[in-house]
Amino acid sequence: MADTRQTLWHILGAGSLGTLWATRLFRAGQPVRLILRDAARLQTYHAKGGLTFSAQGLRQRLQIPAQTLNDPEPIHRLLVACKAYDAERAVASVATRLVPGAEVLLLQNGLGSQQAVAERLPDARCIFISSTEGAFRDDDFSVVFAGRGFNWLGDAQESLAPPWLDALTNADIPYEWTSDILQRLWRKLALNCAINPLTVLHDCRNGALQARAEEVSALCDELVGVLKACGQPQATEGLHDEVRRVIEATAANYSSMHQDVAQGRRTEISYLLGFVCNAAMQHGCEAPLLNTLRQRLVRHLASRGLPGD
Ligand code: NAD
Ligand code: KPL
Repeated sequence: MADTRQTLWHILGAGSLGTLWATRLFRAGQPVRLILRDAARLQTYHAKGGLTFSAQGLRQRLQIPAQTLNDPEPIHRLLVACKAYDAERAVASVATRLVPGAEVLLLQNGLGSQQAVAERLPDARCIFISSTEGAFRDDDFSVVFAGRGFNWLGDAQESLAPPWLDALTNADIPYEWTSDILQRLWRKLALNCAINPLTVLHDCRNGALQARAEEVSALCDELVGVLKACGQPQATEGLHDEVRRVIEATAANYSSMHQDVAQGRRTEISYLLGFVCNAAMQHGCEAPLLNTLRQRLVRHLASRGLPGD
């Protein structure tokens, strides 16, 4: 690649985070293509006049070029911004378009989907991202930037940062390269497992968990044991305190899983609590509280007509 700054970004998944990344890169003059499922979605996109992005009360419509999954254009750099449960299948549908050595950036929450994608793509460089930025869709192809956050990027196979990261700085995307992205992802996973399922089961905002400190603390103890058994001791340092801090700092918010359930959307449970319970079992680590929590959550989801995976 002669000029890495001008490498075309293909963005798979024009939802909340995909739009957040696409609009910032596009506004910074980077070449961007959205990949939509099919001709019908492409037609709807054109009828809407592009992507609408709102931040700090300002609304902007951007006509970012878009194409379908089966467009023949080769892909050098792919940002996968689908939900964890859609990522593997979505990437499989563009796999033949990836050039050898293509970079594939995976924005999924939790763990498990990134590894599944990476296994399918031995010739690509897979970069995992742990994001705390917040965005939501207020309409089809219309996204609101809800919360400032941060992105940690890293490659589980290679610690050297790619040379084009300043493209993110230019696009005002806050990031840091980390040589231990798995630790970051495990840590976020643990935080999400300690908070999100309880907010769903008790139908409450994060702050209401302050009154359930013992339940949260017992879960944290078990999470610490599981993460250590899985070779992630550093991801457990100060976990209890951070969980308490996050509950306090986000007291007025509903967790992302609560929002999914409230809006009748499938959750990413398999990549959060499901991943942790399976990892515990594989490492012969007892996790009775987490397993019970998972069963209760699956039953709760079923009662709302939502899948338990
Ligand atoms: P989203 O549902 O808003 O967007 C996903 C998009 O992917 C949708 O537009 C969907 O139609 C599209 N998609 C799915 N399968 C596809 C396919 N085969 N081909 C083309 N498009 C396909 O999801 P999101 O909120 O942007 O979340 C993406 C990931 O980022 C999740 O893992 C989520 O947990 C994580 N995350 C989100 C936020 C946030 O604030 N939204 C914050 C941190 C992390
Ligand atoms: O990331 C979160 C979420 O809601 O998904 C927090 C705020 C940390 C709660 O787990």
